[in-house]
Amino acid sequence: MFLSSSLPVLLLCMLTASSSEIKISEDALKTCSAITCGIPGRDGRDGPKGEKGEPGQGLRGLQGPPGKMGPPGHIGIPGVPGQKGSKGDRGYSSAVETKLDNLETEMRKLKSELDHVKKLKALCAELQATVATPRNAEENKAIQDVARSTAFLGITDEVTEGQFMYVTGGRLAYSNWKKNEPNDHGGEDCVTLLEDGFWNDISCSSSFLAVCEFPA
Ligand code: FUC
Ligand code: CA
Ligand code: CA
Repeated sequence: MFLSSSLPVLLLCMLTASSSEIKISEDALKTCSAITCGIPGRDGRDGPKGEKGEPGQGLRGLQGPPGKMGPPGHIGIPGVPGQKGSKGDRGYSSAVETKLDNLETEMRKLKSELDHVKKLKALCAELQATVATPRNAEENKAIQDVARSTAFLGITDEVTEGQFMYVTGGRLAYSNWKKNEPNDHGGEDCVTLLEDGFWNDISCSSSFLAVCEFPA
């Protein structure tokens, strides 16, 4: 029977195959006879890799383009602190606040002076009079005699600095300023008649007598 006569060959071939790790195709097996099984051997396995050869004699190729940028390096240690900078400018708001403070102070001073002049005028107005305003040397002497000490005159330059006016209105028609007066020393907008008869501009907040003048 084919099966019983072909079985040992089949087994032998399988043994050969298992020892050489070469698989035999089914077609080849079918051509095997019970007496001979002349199957040609396969190529041997690849030998070991040879040593690296000498560099070639041909021209060297052109240098290739630069490679890709490498990954970033590690973060360095912190540097030593720099020198302390110079003091900065004053801030905007602080400069504005200072200006506002100064304006407020100035306003309060002017208001207080104005109140003083108003009081003087009111004082004389109650008597249906005005603060005395000498319009010539004779009137100046008369007021000087009445006051006997420094006294306010009804004259100011509070509207326009340096431009003295009568509190009743109108520019000065006569003046008797002491030497180097008026000097607006620290801001002086009222006028006093001094004991010697000369005039000095003085702060309206100062306290002096006021001579009232009644219409004739
Ligand atoms: C003079 C005057 C001022 C003030 C001062 C003390 O400068 O002009 O008004 O009286 O002295
Ligand atoms: Ca003045
Ligand atoms: Ca003065």
